[in-house]
Amino acid sequence: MTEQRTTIRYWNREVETLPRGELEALQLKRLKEQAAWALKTPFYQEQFKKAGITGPEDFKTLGDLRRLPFTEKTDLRDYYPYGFLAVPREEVVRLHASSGTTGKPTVIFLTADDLAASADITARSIVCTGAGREDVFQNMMTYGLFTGGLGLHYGAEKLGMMVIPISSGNTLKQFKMMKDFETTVVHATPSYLLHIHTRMEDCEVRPGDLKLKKAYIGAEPHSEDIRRKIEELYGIDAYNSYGLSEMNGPGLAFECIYKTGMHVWEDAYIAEIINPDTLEVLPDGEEGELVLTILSRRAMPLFRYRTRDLTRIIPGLCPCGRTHRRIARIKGRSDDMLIINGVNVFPSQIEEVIMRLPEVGNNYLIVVEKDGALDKLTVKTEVGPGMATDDTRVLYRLAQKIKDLLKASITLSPHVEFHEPGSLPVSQGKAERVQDRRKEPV
Ligand code: DLL
Repeated sequence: MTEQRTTIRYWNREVETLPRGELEALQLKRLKEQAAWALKTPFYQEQFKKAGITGPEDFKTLGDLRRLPFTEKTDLRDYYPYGFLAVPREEVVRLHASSGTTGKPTVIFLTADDLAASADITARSIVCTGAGREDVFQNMMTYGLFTGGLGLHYGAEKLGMMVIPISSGNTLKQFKMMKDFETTVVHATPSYLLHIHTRMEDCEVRPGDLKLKKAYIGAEPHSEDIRRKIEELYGIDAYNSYGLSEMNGPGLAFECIYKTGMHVWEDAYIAEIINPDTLEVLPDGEEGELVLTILSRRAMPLFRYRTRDLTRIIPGLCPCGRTHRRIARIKGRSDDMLIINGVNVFPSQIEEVIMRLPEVGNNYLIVVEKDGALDKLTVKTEVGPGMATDDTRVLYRLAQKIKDLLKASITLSPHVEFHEPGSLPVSQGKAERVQDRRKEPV
């Protein structure tokens, strides 16, 4: 689909089109303010000390940011629950947490001002796709600790859209609402949009019944082919939206009507691309790992946070006139985190659960594949000594136990398969514990 490119809409034209020099001056000003706040947290007191930075005035140019060490997901876990909090607890009005983590989740905090700033940025993201207050916004992302639901919700309300906070699930109801209230914009994971399309006929909906114009798709990796497929199936424009809980969720980078990469809102974030092996900062155009600094959050500053997502900054200007640089579609991750139907899972979290069980043997394999438009997770394990693979009642109970335990820890309930001891493949070098067979587009 090609959007009618006659009108470019802005939410805050002045900020969105600030000349680069002014934009960078604004970033520096905000970086210093953030530094003052960060020094209230035990973690950044340490980090600043390591970098020989005594106070905000040591950030003379944006380049001085590079003196600071990186912040990692493990740091967030190590300083759980409140080690990153830079304001009195009473000022926090919202907590979010990254999905799919066991033990210590990665948690973020927001004050009322932080929420207002975030709503403003997400309103901007929505407007940059050409949507406005005349639109009906059906938010199919899960509401809760995950930032997908609430993350765009307040931006959509702020700009005056009618918001249907339906969350994910219940396909029949999704289509009923879409039809009855003439939804024009949906927000969902790409896999969910593809999945519900296969149910359209069962729900007695024909494409002509819907008034849909746009979809915002994100929270999981997807290819250009997947975008095109969604656009063709629904007859709409689909816009890529990137974000992560640690940076307030969706709205961090969004495509405009030209769909040539996602504008990172640089008055609110500083983006760097690094070589994940040498950790050197790369020039625009070169692919590497995205590292982010948030400039718009008081409750929980984060400096040089390693996202592990691989992308590049697209050199040159976008025809929309925005000066905020664009990042390319996320190519993958530099660590082994899997995203299964939008839920972040480290293979080690699955291992922790199954290898604790005495009934489970020594080897296991995690298989992720496509099942229609959705992802299917299968955990294959060898049975422990003394367990028979033909005792179906015992194995059924064990499978149920594994499913329940994994549901409780990573929120996903996998298919479980049992194998004879020693029968799962053993590789010569590094153990191959994960087979991700989703690579081919559906
Ligand atoms: O997925 C926030 C979000 C919600 C973004 C809704 C967009 C829409 P987390 O659960 O913390 O937060 O997962 C963050 O998901 O580091 C990427 O690996 C991946 N991811 C998010 N958006 C995209 C995208 C939300 N558009 C992790 N393309 C990130 C590829 C994405 N991967």
